[in-house]
Amino acid sequence: MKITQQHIADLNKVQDATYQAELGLLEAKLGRKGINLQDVINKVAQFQVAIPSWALGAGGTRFGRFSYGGEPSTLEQKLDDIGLIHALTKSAGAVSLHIPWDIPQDYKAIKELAQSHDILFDAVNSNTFQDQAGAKNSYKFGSLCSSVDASREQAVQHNLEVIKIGDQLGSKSLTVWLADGSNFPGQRNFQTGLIHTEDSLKKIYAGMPDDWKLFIEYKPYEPNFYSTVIQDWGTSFMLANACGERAYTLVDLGHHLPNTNIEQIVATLMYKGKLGGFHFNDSKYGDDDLTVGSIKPYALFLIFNELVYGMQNNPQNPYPAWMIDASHNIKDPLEDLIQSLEAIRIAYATALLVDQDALKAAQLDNDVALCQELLQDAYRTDVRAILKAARIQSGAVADPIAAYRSLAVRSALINERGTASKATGL
Ligand code: AOS
Ligand code: ZN
Ligand code: ZN
Repeated sequence: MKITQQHIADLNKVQDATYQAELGLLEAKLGRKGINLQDVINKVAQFQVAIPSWALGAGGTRFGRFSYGGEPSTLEQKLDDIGLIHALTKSAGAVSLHIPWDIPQDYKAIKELAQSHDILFDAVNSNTFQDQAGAKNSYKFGSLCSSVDASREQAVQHNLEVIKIGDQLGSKSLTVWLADGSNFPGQRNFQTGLIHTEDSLKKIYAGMPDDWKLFIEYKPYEPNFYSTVIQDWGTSFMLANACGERAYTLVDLGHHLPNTNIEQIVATLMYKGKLGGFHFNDSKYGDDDLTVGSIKPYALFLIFNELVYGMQNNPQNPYPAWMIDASHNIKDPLEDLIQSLEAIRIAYATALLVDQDALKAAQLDNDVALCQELLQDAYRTDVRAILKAARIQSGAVADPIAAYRSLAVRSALINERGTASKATGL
């Protein structure tokens, strides 16, 4: 299945009757705030989010997994799937590889394939949360934090190996997420576990090429249910500082306890120049359960408001690496990813509409009601025509889900790959 220029031209021939009128209205509305519509469209068009190589098949839970049919079973097929999403949306121009699930066999061929889909290799992810076939040492009781020297050493070596693989593909960063922790009080000495983790991360950091970044992900619980070594942004921040300048914290939206003020964490990290990466998802209860923006779109907008502020005011912070990190249990994974991409761009576009000067003045006046009005005026603007315009100008389709369905992409994939194929991953 390949989406051609002709497909896109045909699909875009007929436009929604109200599309131009909506754009005109937006232009007038934004003009009143001194915001240029075309500038916003350009910024939205440039915003690219990486797709993780493990998100293209049906996920599942420990209770069961319901296969979707036509799932990609090789790295090549995964890149093809990202290529499909990118062709329809022009917003998924990168892949984040998971090692060892997706080790390239032929580097040159994989790079050429990615290039043919206009896809870059973003951060590579290591895996020390599972024992791999033939591994000498187990991670049952931890990896970088382990009190068993050999397990720790094996985990460090694995990360160095992942860096080598990523380097050959043109990646420039490593994301480390650790399952390390404990299930019961007393099981692990907190301080020893932290010291080991810090030492191990420093070794990994020292093994990166000079132009690489290290992203340290935090998470309060799961798969350990009493303690996690890197439980929160403070611990990640501390470890990043211990490693050095090119080590950063990575924020995953699903990795916070209920009601955590994530936008404030974003602001603090960007002020300190330490927000390196971002994983998008949404949830009602647990980690990366649901499509981005499906449960808490206002929270996502407030987070983007801080991201936009940081990108405009914190040159000390590098441009963050964006990735979707969600599992797809009952929806078509490709449709789910398209919906997430849409939600991310909506949150970004609305955050770009905040009248920053007026907000600053209202804050100085302590005019609390006006501050809220200004944020909500942006949030309540329907920006979907802006996303459409960004897609059309980038050579993507106006309406990706409708296009995906009218091209019958899933049945074409099932015809090509069968119903029994299964993507490697979680
Ligand atoms: C796990 O909860 C984290 O969100 C990771 O970023 C990711 O899902 C995992 O590393 C899969 O490889
Ligand atoms: Zn994550
Ligand atoms: Zn997660």
